[in-house]
Amino acid sequence: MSKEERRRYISTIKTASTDQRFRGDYENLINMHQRLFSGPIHQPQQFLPWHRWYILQYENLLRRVDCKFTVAFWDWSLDADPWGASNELELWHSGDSGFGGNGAGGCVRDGPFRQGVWSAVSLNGRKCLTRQFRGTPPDSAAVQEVIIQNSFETFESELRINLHDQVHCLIGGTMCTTESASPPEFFLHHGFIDKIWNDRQKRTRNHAWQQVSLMGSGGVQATAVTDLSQQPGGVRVEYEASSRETRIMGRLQGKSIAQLHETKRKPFTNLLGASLRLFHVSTEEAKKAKENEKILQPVNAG
Ligand SMILES: [Cu+2]
Repeated sequence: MSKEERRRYISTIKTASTDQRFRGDYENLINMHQRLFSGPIHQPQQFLPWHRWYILQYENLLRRVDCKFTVAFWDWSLDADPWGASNELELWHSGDSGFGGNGAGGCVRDGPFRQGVWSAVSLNGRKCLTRQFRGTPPDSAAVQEVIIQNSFETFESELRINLHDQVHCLIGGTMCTTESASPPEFFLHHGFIDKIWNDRQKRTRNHAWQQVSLMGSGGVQATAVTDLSQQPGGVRVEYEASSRETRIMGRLQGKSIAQLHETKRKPFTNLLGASLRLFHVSTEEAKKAKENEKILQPVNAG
């Protein structure tokens, strides 16, 4: 996104979250995630369809402020310096086109969402947004390995636990609590998680509808959101990769999991206990996720 597009994106969020015409609906939507947090929405049956549906509700709400609004995604696997904030086109820049930086465990003190000018929604009232950046997110080769997994169960589990749960707690602060839908970066992160599901869906028609019959019980019906070109309300969604992302993913496509595993790459941060605890990952699932992580990590640290 250009600097101007970023500015507009941020100002739309600020209007929706503060203007009394939208604020009530905005708070209800954000609080819904906190209320449902420990239930099926973070388990295999609902995780992918529920969050796809949720992103759309958020987008629909923000469209009432700006009819051209579209949820963006942050591909954290591509950033050599994921927490960088020096350049105006880096996510965490403190200018009006950035999300502001690290709170180092405390309140965020710069950027458009800083303490004093913006506060995070929670069921217990509004409070300052916190962040505590740490470690390195999984890299693009690991993401590609997840996409090409043969088994849908393994794909879903790696996407949910090794990528999604983990990055929530690498950003840290409010993102690593049950109030995680409140930081605006929640939707950038979930946009990318949803794009990864879509990248798998795009492989074949079989991939597109894999396991849908098993998903969506007791909540959002997966069949209603599976086809990105036909979302509820006649919305068509397309994830547009940047030219850099297209170039890097192009180089990885066609490689097998074994080849990706052997590629010289930098290792990423191992699953944090905090990520597993926050999302109530069972002991058995955590054991499996740690085994999967060994395959996602490079053998040749470069
Ligand atoms: Cu969630």
